[in-house]
Amino acid sequence: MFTLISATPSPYARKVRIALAEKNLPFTLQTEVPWDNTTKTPQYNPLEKLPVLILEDGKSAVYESSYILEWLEAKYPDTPLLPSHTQVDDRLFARKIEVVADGVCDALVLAFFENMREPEKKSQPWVDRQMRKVEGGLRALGEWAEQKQGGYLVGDRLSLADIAVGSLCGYLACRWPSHGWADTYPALKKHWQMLEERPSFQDTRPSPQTMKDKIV
Ligand SMILES: N[C@@H](CCC(=O)N[C@@H](CS)C(=O)NCC(=O)O)C(=O)O
Repeated sequence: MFTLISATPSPYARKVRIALAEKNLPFTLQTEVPWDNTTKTPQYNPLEKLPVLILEDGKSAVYESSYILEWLEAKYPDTPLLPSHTQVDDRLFARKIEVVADGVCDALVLAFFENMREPEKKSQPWVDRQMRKVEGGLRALGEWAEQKQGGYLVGDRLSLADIAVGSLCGYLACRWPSHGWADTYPALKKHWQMLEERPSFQDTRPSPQTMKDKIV
């Protein structure tokens, strides 16, 4: 059985948890705080980040959420989470949406830690730069959600695009509760609410974690 190193607020780990659930692949959940020195991630991932999917031998590991998803898609193509190889444009579009959703998460994480600095050490231009990416990414995702009017973002079934976008929205709700994204992009909110009805989303709702180590 697989083991997944995960963190409760992580949108990257949540994508993998949802994909594993949708593909009916059993796994043991190993919850960690990746920012603390107790994390086991360095044993498996030279980049010291989660999610990490540890394989059945307990030693080999797959890491980086988008690569884990690609790996799962290649190894376990039943219950596909991407359009078929013959639908090349749809398949690539789903990956593009995932790139934007992940990029918004990356910018939010950078801004989150910059905001954690002592006020005199914090760089407002850096935060502003990251938040411009967040707004740009959300605008693009909001437009794509509007075009599909309540349906799945690509084709007529759940794909990695929906999973990535739903994980981002959940992360915003968890770590950025005062961000007004849901009012600004109602189609995105509606899409997220539709996804949150699935058991794979309900069972993986994010929650904040407390970090013990000093990060910045
Ligand atoms: N691009 C990576 C991002 C993963 C990531 O940033 N993970 C965070 C937790 S949400 C982490 O483990 N950070 C620890 C660190 O960077 O030291 C992915 O998609 O897997």
